Amino acid sequence: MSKPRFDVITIFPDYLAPLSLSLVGKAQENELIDINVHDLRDFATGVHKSVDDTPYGGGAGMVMAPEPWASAIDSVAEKVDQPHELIILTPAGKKFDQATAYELASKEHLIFACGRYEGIDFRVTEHYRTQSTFTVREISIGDYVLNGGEVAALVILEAIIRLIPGVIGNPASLEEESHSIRNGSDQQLVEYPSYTKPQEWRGLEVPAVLLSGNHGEIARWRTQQSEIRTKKLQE
Ligand code: 6GU
Repeated sequence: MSKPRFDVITIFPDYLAPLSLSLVGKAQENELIDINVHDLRDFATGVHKSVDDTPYGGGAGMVMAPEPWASAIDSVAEKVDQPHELIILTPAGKKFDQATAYELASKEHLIFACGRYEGIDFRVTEHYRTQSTFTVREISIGDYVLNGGEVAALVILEAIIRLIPGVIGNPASLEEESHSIRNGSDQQLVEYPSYTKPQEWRGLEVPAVLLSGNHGEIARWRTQQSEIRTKKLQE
């Protein structure tokens, strides 16, 4: 198995600069993953290198034209002899979650299409859904509107890449996380509160049970706290 490849297509490649930082940056340096960012405008034709046009049917804003997208997507697909997951970022997509992160972390080639304006001509989704070497997903990161898919691509890439074997130094932390997630969709627990030194800070004490050395009691307390926090979020 070769290393997973991620291609991001955008009209603002600089927006993806944080991918060279921190854990994701290190994963690239260590050649655990391969990330490539592409400027959609390089695939536009015509003197103005235009990538958008007015919407059929009328309405405000502009729609991204299909051909520059297809040129860009075909060009990155050509480089990989594996099935391609085409991820179209749109607030109209399916909400991204940890289960999707796990699923995508096992794929060899992900292509992120960062839409701007009023989105990408829907025929791009329709076309690639007919291509046997592609799986197309429309994904949103939450119920709010961003100016484009770039920040969403960063979010999703970070969530996926940290799950790839070797990327995180201490896999025990992933192991702990996965327990709370595997509890099932109706009982997904959030993390318990964490404390470090000093034992007393601005008049606040670390809960005594965490200093007890009783691992059974500590585990029970943490589960309890996770349940309390999870319940509070549902109010
Ligand atoms: Cl993926 N794109 C945009 N433009 N807005 C969003 C989003 C994506 N996810 C949530 N809001």
